[in-house]
Order: sequence, then structure tokens, then C-alpha cells
Amino acid sequence: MNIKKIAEGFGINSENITYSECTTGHINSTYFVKVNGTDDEEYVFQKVNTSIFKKPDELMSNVFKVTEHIRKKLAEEHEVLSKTLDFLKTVSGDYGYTDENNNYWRVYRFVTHAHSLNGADSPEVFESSGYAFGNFQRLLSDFDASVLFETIPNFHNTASRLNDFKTALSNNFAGRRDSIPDDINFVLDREDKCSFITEGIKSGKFPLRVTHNDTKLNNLLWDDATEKCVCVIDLDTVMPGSVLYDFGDSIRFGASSAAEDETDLSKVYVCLDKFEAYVKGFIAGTEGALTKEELAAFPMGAYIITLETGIRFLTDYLNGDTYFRIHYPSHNLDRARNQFKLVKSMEEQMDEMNKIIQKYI
Ligand code: GN1
Ligand code: MG
Repeated sequence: MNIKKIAEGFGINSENITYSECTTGHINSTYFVKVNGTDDEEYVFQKVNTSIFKKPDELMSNVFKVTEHIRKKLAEEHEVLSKTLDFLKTVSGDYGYTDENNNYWRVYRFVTHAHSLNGADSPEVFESSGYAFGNFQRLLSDFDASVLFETIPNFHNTASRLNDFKTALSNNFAGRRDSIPDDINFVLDREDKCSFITEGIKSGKFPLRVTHNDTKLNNLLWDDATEKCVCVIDLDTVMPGSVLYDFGDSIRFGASSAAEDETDLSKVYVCLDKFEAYVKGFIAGTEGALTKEELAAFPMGAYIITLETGIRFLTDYLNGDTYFRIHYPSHNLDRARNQFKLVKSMEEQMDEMNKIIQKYI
């Protein structure tokens, strides 16, 4: 990787730059870049994973449009989110820079005096994250979905994820199928749950909205001084979708008692106080934009995206780890088992989650 050349591609002074890698994302490769000797020149360089995002220019066209829309709205309103990602174009006016190895790079200004969180220490923090994602949903409620490209077709289509899983089972590319019968059966036993959201969209029960689709807690930035949530990041999967997935993915990640790859499964369950805090924040952030049917289905949204994410990790394990970045050989299997434990916990606590939701409808 020639970081100087990439910098020059974006018109950034490359003489005195240093960089470090960010290791948390599962898809793109991310580097923090500093132009030394200046006060405010800090950037994030990202190598877009083009085996996953096959048309990076279409992806970046989405990202530019969405950030412009949000910037405009934030300027009009006094908003809880005060910042939005600011992407640079290349010196030739392109969205991305293609290096000599045919890698596609994009660059945005580092959001200074802010940090991300991998876990919410308190229900209050998690409630604020709900408010921020709910608010993000509201900011995009008047965005024209027809200008967006579908960056990953069928991204949150749980029924189609189940089909991919079955294909992986029959291919058995990595030869791992016969060693994990219990995990496979866990999925097959829940087949009938997979089309709940997609069928609801088809029948018109759940409206199609412009959604974020990757609402993990660590896709938010918090101001260092005020500890307020100031920016939503990772806009790669902003596409038409169901708010149930956006609500649910936050619960999957942030209301779990443990990290996504915790292997001591006795430590993995859904925290109801965090669930309630998020419900409160998210509904407040959307400012009444959601239908009763959507709200009532929030617990199912959390359940289904957790099942879906587990299915995706297990599919990747069966395929030989070609999608998610792993840090050791059984990482995807451990992630899948972790998600399935959370699914079980949600099954056990479904009544409580439904009761909580009823308080807010
Ligand atoms: C991926 O790259 P990252 O960590 O933001 C994935 C999400 C998964 C998530 C699981 C484009 O997100 O869908 O929920 O890992 N993103 C893509 O942690 O597949
Ligand atoms: Mg991300």
C-alpha cells in the first residue's frame, strides 16, 4: 500500500504523513492518516472491499448524496447530530482513487474530538444511541430513494440469506459441514421465521423506507467533551429497507450482554433494561414517523436480524471464510454460536420484550 500516492490522489500534502490501522470493521480496510505539522488535517482512508461492494463508484454516489442531504438538513434544523461525514473527491474529481493494484480508495475528514463505543456502559448511553439512529431515520424520511443504487442486493433479506446458507451447506466448500450438526439444525429449526419481515414488506404491512442497515453501536461517534452522540458513520449500506432491521441490529449488538464474538456463552443474553432504553430513544428520535405495526414488530425485528447475522456468520464459515474478516480460524463459527445464544435468549424473553413495546405504542 502506497499511502503517499493515495494521499496525492486526493490532493493531500503527502510529505509528512503517518498512519495507523483500525481493526474493528469486518469488511473494508480502514486507516487513520495524519498530516503532521498541521492542526486539523486528519483523514480516514478506506480501501473499499470490492469483492463485496462490486460497484464502488455507485456506492460512493450513494454516500455523497446521503451526506449532502443530511448536511443540508442539519443546517436547516438544530439537530442532535451536529456532524456528518465529509468525503473528498480526487484531484480529477472522482469519488474514489484506484491504485496500481486496482484497489479502490476513498477518503473522508476524520471527525475530531469524537470517539466510538463498542459497548454501552449504561442504559442512558444506549438510549442516546437509539435517539441518534431514530433521528437518522427521520432525517432520511424525505430522501428520494429512487436515486440510490442497491449496493448489496438482498442485503437484509433473511429469506434469501437462508437460501445462501442452504447453498453453502450443499456445496460444503470448506469441508466443515459434518462437524457442526447442532449449529446447522439450529438454523433449520427456525426456517419459518426467516420470511417474517420480507413477507410483511411484500404484503404492505411494513413500509419500505430509506434505512441505514448497519446500526451497530460502533457506527456512531460521540463527542469527547459532552459525551453526546454527534455523527452516524458507515453509510455503505444506506438503501431502501425495513426499519425493523435498523432497530433490531442495534439491539443485537448493543443490548447483548457481551461482545459479538464472546465464546463463553453463559455470558451472552439480551439485557432488557438496554432494550427498553433503546426503544425509548429510538421512538423519540423518529418523532412519530413509524406505524403501529412497525412498533409492535420491534421485538421480532431484533430476533430476526440476530438470527440472520448468525446465519451469515455460519454461511461464511461453511464457505471457508471468504466474506467477514476473521482473526483466527473458527472466528466465524464462534460468532455464529454467539448470535444463536442471543436468539435463544430473545426467544425466552419475547413476552417481556413485547410487554415493554406495548408501553410505548
Ligand atoms: C459487517 O463492517 P462492519 O463491521 O461495519 C457487515 C454487517 C454485519 C456486521 C457484523 C457490509 O459490518 O452487515 O452486521 O459486520 N457489513 C456488511 O458485525 O456486510
Ligand atoms: Mg461498520
